[in-house]
Amino acid sequence: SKPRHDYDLVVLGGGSAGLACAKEAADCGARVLCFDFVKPSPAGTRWGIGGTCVNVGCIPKKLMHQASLLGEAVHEAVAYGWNVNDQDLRPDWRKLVRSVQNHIKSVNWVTRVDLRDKKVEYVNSLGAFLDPHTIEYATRSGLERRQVTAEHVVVAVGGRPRYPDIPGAVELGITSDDIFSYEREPGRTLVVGAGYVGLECACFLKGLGYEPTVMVRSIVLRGFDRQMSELLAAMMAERGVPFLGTTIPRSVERQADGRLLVRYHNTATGADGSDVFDTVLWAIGRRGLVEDLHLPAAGVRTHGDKIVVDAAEATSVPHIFAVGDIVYGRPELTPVAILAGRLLARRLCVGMSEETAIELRGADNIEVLHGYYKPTEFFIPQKSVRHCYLKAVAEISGDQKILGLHYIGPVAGEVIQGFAAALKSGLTVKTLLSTVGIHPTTAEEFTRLSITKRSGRDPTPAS
Ligand code: NA7
Repeated sequence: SKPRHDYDLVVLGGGSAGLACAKEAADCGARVLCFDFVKPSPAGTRWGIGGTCVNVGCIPKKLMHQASLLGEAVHEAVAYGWNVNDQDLRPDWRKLVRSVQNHIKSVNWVTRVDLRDKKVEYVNSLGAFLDPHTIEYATRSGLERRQVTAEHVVVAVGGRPRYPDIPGAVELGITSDDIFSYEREPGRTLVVGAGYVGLECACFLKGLGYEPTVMVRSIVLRGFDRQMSELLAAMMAERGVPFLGTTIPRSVERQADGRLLVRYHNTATGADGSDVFDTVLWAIGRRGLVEDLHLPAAGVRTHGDKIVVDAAEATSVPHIFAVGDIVYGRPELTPVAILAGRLLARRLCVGMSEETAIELRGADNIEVLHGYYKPTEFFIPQKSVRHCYLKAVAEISGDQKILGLHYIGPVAGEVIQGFAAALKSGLTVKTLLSTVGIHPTTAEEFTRLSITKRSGRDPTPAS
């Protein structure tokens, strides 16, 4: 018999969540159509299929992070005996951007081939609901509107950066949507927002030799372990990233010389101030892209800019589902694919923060083991022991089940990913301390943690 609908499944959004869903459904034999469309950012940036992670998130961020680490390594190489003649090392920003963009283009290409192989149809257009089973979209030329019907719909349109509601913000500022393909060298950059996106951008800009300043409205890295967050901010400040604390931006104006004058206000002191930057980067959070979907036509319930779903990802309309960043109330632990977006979170911590553990279990019931550590590779370039810190938050009784592990130090993502599996398997302090360390790594220091916070002993090593 003829199917009632054109497709078994229409997926709106070709990012990590949408693509995973579309491909899986096609593997199961469903007839699948996936819409993916990127509205240009206010600065005019556009990109291809793959969503935030591939195009303007995790992937380019990791590449720029690597570029900045390499710059740091060249400086350290001198201490290790390399003759690096040009002491005034500067990156070729345009070449870096080109390399990063070429990689992204290749991923876009592979994604399209993969969809074709898996028989997922792909339409590069913005799909919107006409009714609960009908999606309407404009053809490539934009001249014609077409409709398709679907048995099931999955909404996976993700989000885009927010802009503050102040003069000049949209016209003169950029966001993480733009920085990875930015034509011009960023130069002196004001990063507004101290979430992980802001801090990551500030870190790689600093490593590449630009001068970022971070504007913090309240605290850095809200929601993360406080001690780790403050330590990270102190480390960044020590490495030359200034923080403008308890400050909000008021306006951005272009000066006659082309640079940007930013006026701001310190909410604690009441003082007004201003400074001049080459680039202003907003990293003040992200919003869900519900507005173009015509959700009321389908009857899908929303909460602000996000979609409300039940435990099975179903929206208020049973045959319409939502996954990824567009889902309300589950920012951190939506599908596994989205976890990739939390690189910094994973670089720093797995499990509970010390605050959460105290709140849930009571201060008397938890033990915190911690220590600074000087990895072997820190000695020759004389890097500070302050740049490597480990902390385990555990139950105080029995074998001391570990509730959270926190780490700041080299290759933190790799270290913490390994321990994440151990934590999921019910790691205890007893097991951790009886684990043989792989020498000489920094991760092995977790097997040697011996100082409790409760003891008040200095966690700094003697040498
Ligand atoms: P976050 O983690 O939401 O952080 C936003 C930061 O920007 C945070 O430090 C905020 O300070 C600050 N903020 C928010 N609004 C303003 C305004 N209007 N002015 C100045 N500063 C502001 O967002 P990210 O951009 O890091 O992106 C992470 C998201 O990506 C995450 O939510 C996931 O959904 C995916 P606050 O602490 O609120 O005072």
